[in-house]
Amino acid sequence: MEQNGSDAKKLKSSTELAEFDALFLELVDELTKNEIKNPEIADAFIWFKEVLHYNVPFGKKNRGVSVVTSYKHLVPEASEADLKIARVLGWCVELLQAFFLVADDIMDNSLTRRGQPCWYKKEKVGNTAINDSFFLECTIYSLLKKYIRDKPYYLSIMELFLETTLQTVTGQCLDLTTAASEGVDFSKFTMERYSAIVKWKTAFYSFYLPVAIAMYMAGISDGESHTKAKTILLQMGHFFQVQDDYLDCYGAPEVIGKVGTDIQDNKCGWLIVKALEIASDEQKEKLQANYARWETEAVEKVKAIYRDLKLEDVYKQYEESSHEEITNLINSIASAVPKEVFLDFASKIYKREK
Ligand code: GPP
Ligand code: MG
Ligand code: MG
Ligand code: MG
Repeated sequence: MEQNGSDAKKLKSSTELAEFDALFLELVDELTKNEIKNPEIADAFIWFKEVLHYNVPFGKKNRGVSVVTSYKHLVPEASEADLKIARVLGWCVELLQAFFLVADDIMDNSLTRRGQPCWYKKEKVGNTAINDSFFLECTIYSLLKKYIRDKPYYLSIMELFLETTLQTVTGQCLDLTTAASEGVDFSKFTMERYSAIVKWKTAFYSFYLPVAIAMYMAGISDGESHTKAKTILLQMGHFFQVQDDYLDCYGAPEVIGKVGTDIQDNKCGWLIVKALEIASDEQKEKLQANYARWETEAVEKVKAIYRDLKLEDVYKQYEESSHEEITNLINSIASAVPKEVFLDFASKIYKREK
């Protein structure tokens, strides 16, 4: 039977996901095997092995797999050896993500992640999760050294991971400090501030990083190509975080694998910023009185105002227009990177439910 384009695409990316997944156990082994043989540090690495298994492999893996699919678009005749390197680098992106999520869940007081308790919430873990997040970060550089030390792109990719980490930490700082701990201050909750938060805390590491890695591997290192790719990918990253904020309130916890906390945490998220743009003075007062509180009734009052403002419809319209804008942007920029790299990534997030 002939497949239509979208089915064929799904099949292609699910095959890549299987190849990608198949590598994980090997990497865990390589990251822990020798150390477990050393009696002095064996206990730490038996622990770290569990950290890796619990926190790394169960996400959607869009970021990690995108390194490989982007690389395949850039180098269609890639050797098996180079594809393996692309997969290892994809796992490095997933390790960076695991590092951020373990820490982010502590900072956001979250309860669940990927359908299981957050790592820090496990009775035996608690604050040890902070150290575990550092371990996850360190594994990136162990793998880079092991797999690409002799490649011409080693330094570019290592610097890229370091720079991306700083960008994300910067965004996380804006996210946390805009959610002031003392009372609710909506004066800072502007769309401008929102855009800055999501660009820095999400877009660089989730969208530019995977494609930039594939570009460096393919020998594309000129500033112009990277700037063009970044323009598109940061816009996609912005849209992705708007979706994340929408799902925090409206996603089904059993589908998104986490229970939302943005209202309770006083987050400058897309829904509250939009709500403040269109709310009446009376509605603003109610939001002011009920935002940033953990009591169920207060959260429900905020959600009731969102309902009165028909925020779900506002979001659906935004999703449509943003998807169109991104597609137009991709089609208008000519570069060394084929459009499929961006279109593939965009198709993975459009209308996502998790
Ligand atoms: C997503 O924010 C951003 C991150 C996970 C980056 C964290 C950065 C650190 C330096 C720790 P989010 O809190 O909305 O994500 P989620 O909804 O998945 O908790
Ligand atoms: Mg957060
Ligand atoms: Mg969070
Ligand atoms: Mg979120």
